[in-house]
Formats: sequence, C-alpha cells, structure tokens
Amino acid sequence: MKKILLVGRTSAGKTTLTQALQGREIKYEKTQSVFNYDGIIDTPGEYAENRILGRALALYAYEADVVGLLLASDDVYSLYSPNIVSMANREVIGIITKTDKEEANIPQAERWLEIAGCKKIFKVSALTGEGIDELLEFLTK
Ligand SMILES: Nc1nc2c(ncn2[C@@H]2O[C@H](COP(=O)(O)OP(=O)(O)O)[C@@H](O)[C@H]2O)c(=O)[nH]1
Ligand SMILES: [Mg+2]
Repeated sequence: MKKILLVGRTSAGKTTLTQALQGREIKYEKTQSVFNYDGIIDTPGEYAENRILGRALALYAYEADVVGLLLASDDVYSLYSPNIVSMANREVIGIITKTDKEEANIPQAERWLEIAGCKKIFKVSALTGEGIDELLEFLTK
C-alpha cells in the first residue's frame, strides 16, 4: 500500500478519513502531532494553516509516496494557493471530504483543488463510506 500524507485545515476530516480507510471505529480525536498509522500519516490542521509549520509538510512528504490535500465539500474558502502541488516532490491528489453534507458544494471544492494543481481528485464521505473504496484501490495499486 502507498504511504499517504494527509494535509488540510483543522476539521477538514483528516483523522476521520484515517479511521474510515482503516475500517476503525469513527470517533473524534484531536490531532496534536504528526502521527503515522501504518502508512497513513495524519497531521494537525495547524500545519496547513501556519506558514512556518507548513514547511514541515514539505519534509514529511519525503516519508510518503503520495500527498493528499483535503478540502471539505462545505468549506467556504480554500487555503491552497495556485499550483501548491509543486511544493512536494511526490504525487499530490485532491480529496474532497464530507460529500454527504447538505451544504456541500462539490464543484467548487473540485475547482479549488484543480487550481492547487491536483490532477486526480477523490470524493469521499467517512460517514456514509462513499468513495472510500476508490481511494483504497488507488492506494493499493
Ligand atoms: N458529515 C460528515 N462529517 C464528517 C466527515 N468526516 C469528518 N466529519 C466531522 O468533521 C469534524 C472534524 O473531523 P476530523 O477528522 O477531526 O478533522 P481533522 O481536524 O482534519 O482531523 C468531526 O466532527 C467529524 O465528525 C464526513 O465524511 N461527513
Ligand atoms: Mg485531526
């Protein structure tokens, strides 16, 4: 299985997605540090929100085979600057989370991730399980 580094702002759904990918019980856990769960590297949102911590992500990318940029389907802004994927020398995929949300605006999230430079974009809900198998298939290929 490819090792994936999950990046995204606080509440993007990184920890819940980690639990869903591993078939673990879904429960809220505040992420205090970078944590490697058997090849899924979960990070605190502060790493994406803070410029100085952000540099650490470029370094953690070396430990991964692929970087996943998460954006919640109901987010009203994106933290990712145009072509930010060039910061990592790994393949960067986009992951739209919480696709089950009523307020979801998936086309908007998709545009933001395209602007960031993601070529492949997955749409997932950790709550309903939608899209989890497709993401797992990509990671196991
Ligand atoms: N509706 C819905 N809520 C989700 C989903 N994934 C995460 N959440 C909720 O969003 C909040 C933040 O999730 P969390 O995984 O802790 O985000 P993180 O800060 O990126 O690790 C929690 O209250 C989760 O229950 C999802 O797929 N659907
Ligand atoms: Mg977390």
